[in-house]
Amino acid sequence: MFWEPEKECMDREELRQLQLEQLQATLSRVYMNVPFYRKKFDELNIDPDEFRSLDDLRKLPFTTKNDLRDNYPYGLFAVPLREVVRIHASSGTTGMSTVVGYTKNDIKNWSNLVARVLTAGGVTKDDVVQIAFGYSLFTGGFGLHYGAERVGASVIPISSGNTARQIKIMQDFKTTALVCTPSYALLIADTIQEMGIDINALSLKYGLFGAEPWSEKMRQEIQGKLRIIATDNYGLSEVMGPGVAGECLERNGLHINEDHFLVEIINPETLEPVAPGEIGELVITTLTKEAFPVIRFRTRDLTRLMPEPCPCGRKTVKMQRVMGRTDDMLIIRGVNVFPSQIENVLMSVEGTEPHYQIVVDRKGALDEVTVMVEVSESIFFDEMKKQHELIETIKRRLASELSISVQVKLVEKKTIERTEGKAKRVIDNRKL
Ligand code: DLL
Repeated sequence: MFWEPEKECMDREELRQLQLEQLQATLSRVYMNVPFYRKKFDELNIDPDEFRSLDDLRKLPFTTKNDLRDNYPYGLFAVPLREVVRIHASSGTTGMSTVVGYTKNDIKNWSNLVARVLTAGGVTKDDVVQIAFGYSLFTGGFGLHYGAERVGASVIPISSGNTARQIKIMQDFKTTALVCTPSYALLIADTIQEMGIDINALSLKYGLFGAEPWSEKMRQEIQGKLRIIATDNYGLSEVMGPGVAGECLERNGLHINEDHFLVEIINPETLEPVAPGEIGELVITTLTKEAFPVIRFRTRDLTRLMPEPCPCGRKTVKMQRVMGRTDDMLIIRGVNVFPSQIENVLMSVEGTEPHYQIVVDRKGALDEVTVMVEVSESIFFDEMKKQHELIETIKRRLASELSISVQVKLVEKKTIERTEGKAKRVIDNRKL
């Protein structure tokens, strides 16, 4: 177990004071060492030495992914490269990747924070943890690895891919905790079933999943198929990687490691804070990072804060599971649609599988959405009537959830591409 009650259960007022002091130090550091921030602060007449209250946070400039790209590769580092012991990068879907660095101390903090998340999700030193995230420039593999070692668990650094081998290792090494994306967990679960392996013969107890959005229904599905407790954990490379926030066994919101990250929720259009408890874009300021501090980083992730006390005893504020990214949001005939809404509907319909893809086309001036969804039994393909009924049910439920009508296409099992990392849910063929 890795549990830091003096931080995780800290009195709120004390925490605010700690955050303020750490923020002051971070602001001075970036002002001195990062020309990008110095220029921005000077333009806005911000003197880091005059920063007196967390309420002044709103005066600080935002940082975006584009700022990282513009300063590729090392422009935003706040220490000389000789102090950097690790470099990661995120490829992104378009353009140049963003590069982040860690000092020795950053790695120590990172390991501790991931260890907290793993502990919250049930992992102890008695566990055998199989890490099926890629070990690469992606922060998932190494991030979870160091955290699991910090907990004292026995770590299997298998990396992602080769599903049959994952399962063999799981059987032979008696894996008790699986760490990967939720979509890969589902692929592993389905493969176990297909191979005719009795799930009760495995030793799995916990699943710690993250790096992509997933729904409550998907959690139920994975928990049922793998007979585990599945928790959600969140992070992003620009801020650190995994370890920013994670669910405890209550499975009702992700505790944010607030002694290292200061969070705000803003309206992505007005850039003003939303009312407490409302959904908006998560903005994060790092409080302890040395090599790569970020000030008010706009994550593009949509969530809301849940200030209500948690029975687990942690006092850190929780965030609701990320419902999607502002840049994943589809605007279909003027209506905002998130893939997670579609996922929720599909998973509540009997006879469908949790594998789907959303295809968007533009026919003339009109957007057309086709939801491709796999069906459980190939029998359906012989029974036109049943097939038709299922399509109508899905269409009706989607229309009432999304307030727009969409096309639905049933496809046979395994038609939709499986992934070993982050799933690709949307294919947007519109040239917007
Ligand atoms: O995905 C870091 C990570 C690795 C987190 C392993 C958890 C586990 P990036 O590749 O930079 O970093 O992608 C970050 O992924 O802004 C979110 O949009 C999305 N994301 C990450 N975790 C979750 C989650 C890692 N639990 C981007 N739920 C973030 C929903 C998530 N989305």
